[in-house]
Amino acid sequence: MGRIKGALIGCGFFAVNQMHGWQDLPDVEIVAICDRDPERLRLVGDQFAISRRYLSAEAMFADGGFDFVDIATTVGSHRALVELAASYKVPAICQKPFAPTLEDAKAMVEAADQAGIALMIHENFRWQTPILAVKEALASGAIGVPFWGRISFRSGFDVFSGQPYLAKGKRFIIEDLGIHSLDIARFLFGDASRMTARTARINPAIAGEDVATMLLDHDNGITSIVDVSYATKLPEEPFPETFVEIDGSKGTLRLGKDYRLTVHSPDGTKESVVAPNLLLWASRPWHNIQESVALIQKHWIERLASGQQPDTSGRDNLKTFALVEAAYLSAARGETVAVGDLLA
Ligand code: NAD
Ligand code: 89V
Repeated sequence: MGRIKGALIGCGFFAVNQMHGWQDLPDVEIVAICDRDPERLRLVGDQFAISRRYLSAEAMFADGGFDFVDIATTVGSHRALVELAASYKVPAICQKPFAPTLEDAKAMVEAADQAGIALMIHENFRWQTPILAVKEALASGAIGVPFWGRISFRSGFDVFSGQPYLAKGKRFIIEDLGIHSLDIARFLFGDASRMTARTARINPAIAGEDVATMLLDHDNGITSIVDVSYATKLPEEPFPETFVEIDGSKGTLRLGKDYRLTVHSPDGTKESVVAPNLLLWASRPWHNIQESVALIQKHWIERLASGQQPDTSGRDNLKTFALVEAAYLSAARGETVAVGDLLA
């Protein structure tokens, strides 16, 4: 079998990481790129030596010649582009957040199913090396049966300089960053049926919330807290590290600053550093996220070859996206929200 050919739509801030990731996979070749902004198209096309360049996704699909499409645009265009891919029966990866609304996301899953194509949401945080290490430690049974957890991301990092649109949306931290943390909570503790959330906006220069505290009731009885903040000024800036705390029937697990993992069990206390690899094209402090891009892309190619849906398929990610919707609803109403009602 020859190389798998891909196309990429959206040549912005984050897509450069995706292009590097694809370049590292020997069996993959990005043969076409698209951006409605000619300058971005030129920059990324020149950097990665891609000759087929399009200002319109419709024109790129009409010309064809690729086995999958990687959609790296911002959320407003996701539904139209996934539906376009489905109309051409081209398997698609779509960046998070899945869609502007849960209704759009459900329609996108339906379109992919109808077309018989794979759809993966690029939900990469569960592919971070430290998060995979937590999952493995949990699966080893060392701390027994987990009954409580916390997924925490608290930072004062200026995300707005690289991604100015984040300052403008009515929704900010839950939709952009909390979505990753909620997915990690699902990955580690299973699906959740009830959500209670509180939000705040501390930075007066932005439109959306920059602090959120969420309480989740998981189906298996675990209670978790997912807390995210971009208004937290710490002595040492931890961006973009996610901290994890898990209490189990036999012990505890803690993932803390500088990727230090402590697993305390009846066998003793084991400490290790579960730091991400610094890929050749990566740069600190983003290397943790950048490595997870490469790992989720490898997973996509493996699943494409085997004909199975990826772990973060559109259908799977509906459950993460429902938690986002539930959090906004809960914060607005000041009450607990049943997540299943949103998915029905
Ligand atoms: P960006 O604004 O820098 O880039 C988006 C690009 O898409 C722009 O160049 C724009 O011209 C182009 N575009 C938009 N609609 C288009 C369309 N219909 N056709 C062709 N081109 C179009 O945004 P970004 O910061 O790169 O974010 C892109 C997406 O990646 C967002 O959904 C964001 O949430 C996500 N993101 C994910 C991670 C992660 O770790 N998974 C990190 C950062 C951003
Ligand atoms: O991962 C993301 O979606 C990014 C950031 C880590 C900056 O929130 O937008």
